[in-house]
Amino acid sequence: MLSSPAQHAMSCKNEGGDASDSSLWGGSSSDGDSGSGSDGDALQPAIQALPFNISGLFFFRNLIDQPLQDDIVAEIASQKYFDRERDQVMLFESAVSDTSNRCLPTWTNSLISKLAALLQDQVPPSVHELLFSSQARAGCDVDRQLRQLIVNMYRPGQGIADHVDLLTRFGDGVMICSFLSGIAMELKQLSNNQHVSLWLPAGSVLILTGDARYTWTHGIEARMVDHVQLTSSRSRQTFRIARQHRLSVTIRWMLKVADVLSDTTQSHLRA
Ligand SMILES: O=C(O)CCC(=O)C(=O)O
Repeated sequence: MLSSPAQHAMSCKNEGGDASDSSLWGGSSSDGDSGSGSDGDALQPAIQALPFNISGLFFFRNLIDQPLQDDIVAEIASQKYFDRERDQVMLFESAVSDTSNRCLPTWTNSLISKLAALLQDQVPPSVHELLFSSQARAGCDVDRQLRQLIVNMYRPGQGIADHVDLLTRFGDGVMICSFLSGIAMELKQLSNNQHVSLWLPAGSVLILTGDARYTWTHGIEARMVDHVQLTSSRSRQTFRIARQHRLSVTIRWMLKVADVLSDTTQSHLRA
């Protein structure tokens, strides 16, 4: 049984190059960091849809509508998670029976239940069950799985190293929700070097289960610009899109054996 608090904040290295003001991160306009990323000129453009099936991967480009995105961003801003030094927060659901300690912040539960409704007819029932069934038993089943969420705020120029979510800490079924702006995520197969650069716009949700969760890495290059191939029914064009601040919420299950509070590995991934 975990005796952790429901909320636990961790900071990580800042390498962003943007100095904008925002109620989200409480930084002043004299932030002053210089960008560490290249502008990605030599790169393959990111694409809007997968060119081939990746088993266990589900991608929804426009799942979270603008009002819900705005609500979630406002809720995150009101929590004041971020400042000049902190751009990542980890939220843990706790198994301790003291209810004041058990709960995740309300906004996370509201996001998760909205995702459950939005994905109801969009993913196979077995995947929906993997992502949400334990949640439905919240409060009445001591053996249910517990959630862990990471809220990442990326300044332009920041990224996260390619990784597979820790096998010893997190279960199957990971949801990555994007807010504020898009970013190119690199998906790389461990066994044979297949590589896809996928454009994750604000409002998108990427779901990693099975092979996609265990045999592919995901990561974000630290750079200032993404090249993105946008396709319509009539044309396909590549655009150079300057990175802006991006928020992501990653929702996972903790493994029962995981001592996640002593783990800082994930925060080391940010660059
Ligand atoms: O921010 C993202 O889009 C991905 C975050 C992630 O993979 C992680 O925190 O482990």
